[in-house]
Amino acid sequence: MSAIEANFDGLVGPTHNYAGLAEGNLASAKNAGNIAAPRAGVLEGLAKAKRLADAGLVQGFLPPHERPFIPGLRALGFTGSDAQVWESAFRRAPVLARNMASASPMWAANAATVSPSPDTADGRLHMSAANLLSTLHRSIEGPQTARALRAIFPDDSRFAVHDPLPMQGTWGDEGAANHVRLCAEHGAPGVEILVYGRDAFESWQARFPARQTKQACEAIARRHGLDPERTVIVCQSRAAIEAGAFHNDVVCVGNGRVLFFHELAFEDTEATLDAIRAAAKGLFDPVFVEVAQDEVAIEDAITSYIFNSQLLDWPGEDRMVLLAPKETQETASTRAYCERMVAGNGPIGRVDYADVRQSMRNGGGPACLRLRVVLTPAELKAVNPGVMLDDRLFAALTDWAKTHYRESLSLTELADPALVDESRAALDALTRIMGLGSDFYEFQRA
Ligand code: SUG
Repeated sequence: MSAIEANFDGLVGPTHNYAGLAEGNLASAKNAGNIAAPRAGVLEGLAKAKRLADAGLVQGFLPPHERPFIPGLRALGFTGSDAQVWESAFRRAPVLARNMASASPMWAANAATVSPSPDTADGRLHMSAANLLSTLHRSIEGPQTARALRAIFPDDSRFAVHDPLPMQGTWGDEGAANHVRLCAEHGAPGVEILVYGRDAFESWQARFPARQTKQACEAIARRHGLDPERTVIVCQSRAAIEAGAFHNDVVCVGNGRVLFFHELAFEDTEATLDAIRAAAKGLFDPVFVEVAQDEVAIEDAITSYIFNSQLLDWPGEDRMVLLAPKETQETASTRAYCERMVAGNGPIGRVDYADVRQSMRNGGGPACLRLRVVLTPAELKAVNPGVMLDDRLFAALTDWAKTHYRESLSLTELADPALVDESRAALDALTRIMGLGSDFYEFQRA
């Protein structure tokens, strides 16, 4: 057996809500104040993951984080019992409180940047937990993400889990959402493409923030021991950011030799493609599938999330499968594009659609929900088996979601002090289901 690509999906957390916290993310702004359906959200995610597992792909999960994040509020001066901290934070500083209650760790593509072992100098699989410092609600994710990755990939002789980069604007890092790896096959050395929105040493003035910096990309490539000749660090286009592509994976996805991207994804497309060709020289010939602005306007690319799809080698099929969100099927230009694409003889032979609407309304499509980890057979054996999806885990998580998750959650209901214990009971039960130990969350260690 050769190396495989596993997908680790972020489980939608019990406090999933629509607070409009993410500047530059049009879906988050548009749905601010709407009533969320946490139970439907987690079940949608489970169904998507099950589809891949049933097809024979390797699928795992990353656990949600503790939300509301009471330790964060205590550090900011709120006191009393945990329920009192939550109640008083919501009353005195409601915007701050909402920032401590987002279920944003569900977007596992932002958990970390992952470099598989064939690409690294020491032959270990390297992961850097993302600092997500450009938004308040996500800037609290990094330490718990690093803890989760260490619990899932525990063997230091095979896995190197790096802490987030320093919490200073120069190092803005949003993880694998701005990283693409191309290769001849998963286990062979690949080309790692890191995409930044801005150079932190230059000023940035635009409609929306650019979250990933060039300096963060360079630091990650150094930490992971990537070969500079096989590493491409390129600039995302300002036009894409200003149209609402807050991460590169909203306008670009890759798998194997194939890069599927929008004409406006990169600041300098020609230079980007030349750099990829040069880095791949001697390894493989990259295949570029570029979608022109006059076929799919960037605005449609963003509302449909066509590029925020999982591009997969599907067992039993010759050509790749694009697992796109339902919204891609419901947007005329992207549906027509997909029909033309699969009718042609390009590398993508089928488009399938997943319903992840609860996540989509916060700007997270199928690709946002997963972290890809290429694993050799020996590495796969070293992964904590409790988080890997099989029929037992699927049944247990479905029951768990039905027991612990609310059917609906409005922003007013988010203030409910009972939510603190409710959400902790869910997470505590989850650590038992997934074998994560009884000291995984801060509330368990207190
Ligand atoms: O960081 N949304 C997330 C969506 C992340 C999508 N991930 C990728 N593209 N890989 C974000 O903008 C919205 C939360 C809120 O508004 O409550 C949010 O954080």
